[in-house]
Amino acid sequence: MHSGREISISDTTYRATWDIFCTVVDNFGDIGVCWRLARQLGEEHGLKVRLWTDDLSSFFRICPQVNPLLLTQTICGVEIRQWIKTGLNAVPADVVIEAFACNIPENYVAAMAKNGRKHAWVNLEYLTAESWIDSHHGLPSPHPGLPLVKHFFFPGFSEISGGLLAEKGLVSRRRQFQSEPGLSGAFWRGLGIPAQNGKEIRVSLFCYANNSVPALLSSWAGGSIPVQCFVPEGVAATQIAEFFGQPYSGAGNYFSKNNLLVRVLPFLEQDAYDRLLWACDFNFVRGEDSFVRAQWAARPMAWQIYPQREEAHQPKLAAFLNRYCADLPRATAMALKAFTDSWNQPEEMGNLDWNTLWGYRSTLERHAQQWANTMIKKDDLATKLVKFCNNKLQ
Ligand code: TRH
Repeated sequence: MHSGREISISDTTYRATWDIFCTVVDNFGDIGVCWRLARQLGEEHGLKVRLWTDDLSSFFRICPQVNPLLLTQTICGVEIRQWIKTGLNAVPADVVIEAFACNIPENYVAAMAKNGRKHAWVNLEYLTAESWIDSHHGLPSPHPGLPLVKHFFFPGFSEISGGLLAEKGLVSRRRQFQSEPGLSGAFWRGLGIPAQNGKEIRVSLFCYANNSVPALLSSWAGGSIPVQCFVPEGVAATQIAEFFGQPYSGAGNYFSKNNLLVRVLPFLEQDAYDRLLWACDFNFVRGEDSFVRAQWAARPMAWQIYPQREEAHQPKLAAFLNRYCADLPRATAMALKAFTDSWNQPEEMGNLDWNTLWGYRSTLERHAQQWANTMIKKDDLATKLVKFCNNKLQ
């Protein structure tokens, strides 16, 4: 069923059009979130979506169907437009999403004001678990000189906030994958990796430059349980090479020491990365999008938050840990908080305690499932955004 806004113009039924603008600041999270949202709006809400981005090369890394040389292309029903900052000449859509305050071109804004149609104009903010967003979600920001109002939309974990991105059927697909060994076996085979044996732990490691990586690798190498660690190409490369004292040349490399085997994977397409998260026993994730996907994977995880100047990220990290740990037994909560805090220290303090954390494995596993089950019951971000924008178009 389509929930896009329908407007009757004479005899024809007109469905609202959407433009999503995305500047890639760095890394993959900006385009990762926008691509997920654009697909979902088209596939589940039947909306006509254009996704404008200034970095098709980053987009190509998470979606190999993208041709970075094309100005316009359509993938999964989404029209993808290369956003060349000098002079964007397009008829504005009914709904305009400015992702992460990326500032849409002035002539586009002027065209919105001039064309006499109603527009819903939204700044889609970064996700945070902080409670102040509840009172800021949906607030208007009138344009200083034009008859236009932009609104703030805050993704979040509370009912009042803008919610989390989660496409329909995600949890059932994940459950099926995790309950049928044939599916994970086929996934690993596709990567050229044997299926998991009962004794080992499999861990994915997606992080920023992190001085605690050697301490983590040391714990695994010296531990009593065999660990296979999967690292995307380019991530923690220096620390891995230094730890093993071997040159690092990218995907396909593997390194071993005692009970540890580290494999460097090619950067996977977004849906395949989901399956990696589903298939691993523990996931290290970062930023915004992998962080959310690890929660939907319903496996224990550690988050490295995107570091900001003057430690501005610390309250965001604490807010999430407080929410996530609220229903955990005290000792497990303390272990997870201590581990995550160490993992997010800019300097290696020597106190990253994997063994203590993993001692709570079964509690963490149960909790990860309960958390995903609770979160998925809330309305998802795309559904909330469609309702919000349809309201503004009335
Ligand atoms: O790449 P990131 O560090 O992106 C960050 C954050 O979004 C941060 O908040 C933002 O300010 C900054 O970018 C500019 O981490 P994130 O958010 O997890 O995004 C990674 C994306 O890459 C996500 O969509 C998953 C995808 N991905 C793949 O598709 N394949 C892979 O192999 C891996 C490792 C990731």
